[in-house]
Amino acid sequence: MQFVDKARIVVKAGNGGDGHASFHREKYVQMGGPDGGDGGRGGDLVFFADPHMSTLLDFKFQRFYRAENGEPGKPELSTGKNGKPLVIRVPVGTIVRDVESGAILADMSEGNKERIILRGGRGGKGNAKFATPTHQAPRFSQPGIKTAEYEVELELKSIADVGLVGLPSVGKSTILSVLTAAKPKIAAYHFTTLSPNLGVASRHNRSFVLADIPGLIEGAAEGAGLGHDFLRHIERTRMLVHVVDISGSEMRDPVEDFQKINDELSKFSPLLAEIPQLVAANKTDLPESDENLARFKEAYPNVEVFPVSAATAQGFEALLDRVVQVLDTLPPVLRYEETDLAESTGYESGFHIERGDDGVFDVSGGEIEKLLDSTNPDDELSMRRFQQLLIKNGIISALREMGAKDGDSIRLGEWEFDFLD
Ligand SMILES: Nc1nc2c(ncn2[C@@H]2O[C@H](COP(=O)(O)OP(=O)(O)OP(=O)(O)O)[C@@H](O)[C@H]2O)c(=O)[nH]1
Ligand SMILES: [Mg+2]
Repeated sequence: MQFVDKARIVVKAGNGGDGHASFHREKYVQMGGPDGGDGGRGGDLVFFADPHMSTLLDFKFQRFYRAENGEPGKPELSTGKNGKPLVIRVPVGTIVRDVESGAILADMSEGNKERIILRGGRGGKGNAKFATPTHQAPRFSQPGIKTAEYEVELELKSIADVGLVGLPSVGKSTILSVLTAAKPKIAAYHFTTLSPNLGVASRHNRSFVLADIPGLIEGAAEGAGLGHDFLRHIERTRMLVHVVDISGSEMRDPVEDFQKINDELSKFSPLLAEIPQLVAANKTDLPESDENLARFKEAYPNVEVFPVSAATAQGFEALLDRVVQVLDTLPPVLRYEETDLAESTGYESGFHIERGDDGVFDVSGGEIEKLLDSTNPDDELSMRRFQQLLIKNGIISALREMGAKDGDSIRLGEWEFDFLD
């Protein structure tokens, strides 16, 4: 199976349904009262952290995700049905980012948790709601709020307490299989592991999540081997167990390799270099381990080294005891702060006035769009509200300041009218 840990999709909450305009009809009753129902609310756009998913592969095949629109209102005061929410399932550890602003909208790092990213648009009011003692038969109903589309980037960053790092074939996956119930692929060739594997390890009733990631080689930062993209999966580990093949079984020098891997980590991100490390000196069942171990300790006197053998499952008690001890001193896994999208109705705030060469004042911006969308030009009452809002929102006074005089043309979207001070 292909492992995908980044994807871009387009998401949208449902539009609010339009309010309805109608009048009560009954035999022998000449003119009934207004009975247009409200439009239904649009469906929310929701993300769900699914513990059974492990890749973002699905998102390579579908790009658009839109929640259902609210239904329009109907006669007889019947409210339109609300749109169904759209629940998008993502693997635990997925981060949802708004492409345009770069803001993190959701950090789905807790399994089985939901987060509403975009709220559905409000339904418009039916004409029944606009009846007042002085306007008993309003023909106006309000359109529903239209929601905007957002392009979001999904990025999977596994969540683990401890990450296993090291060169290919040093035994990272074998260690994961010894310490947890996970069954990663293990083989004598390099780059056996192509995507991170997680498992739960425990020691004396304490448990923690262990992540095994693909092997890293010198030059990974420049794309050698599998590159280093997968390193983002250990950015959110609390500590690292750096595995070295202390037997030097592949004619390599564990003393040199340790430094090379650390250089790659800091090249990827200074954050990684800061993560506390313990060293698991693996393959001590093979000859030459003792000699290399002595050299290693001499070269790195300040590094904590634990001789182990994944093949014979030896030496792990001491390593695990220390891991649990160190974890106790560390802060919890990094969670990102989530930003709410402004109302998510698609309307930005504010407006902007420009005077064109033809002398027409062009008024644009989110404030105007919202106003136009909720006004019915065929209805007198609706138009009066519209004029009141132009004054209340400061648009009229801004026009005046720009030099607009009686009779000047004003353009709002597709509408054009004369300025009357
Ligand atoms: N003798 C000996 N062999 C080991 C030990 N641990 C792992 N091996 C062998 O080393 C080879 C590589 O082991 P893996 O666990 O696949 O190594 P890895 O670090 O996960 O490798 P990549 O996924 O390719 O990065 C396999 O043939 C294992 O059987 C050990 O303690 N002693
Ligand atoms: Mg492996």
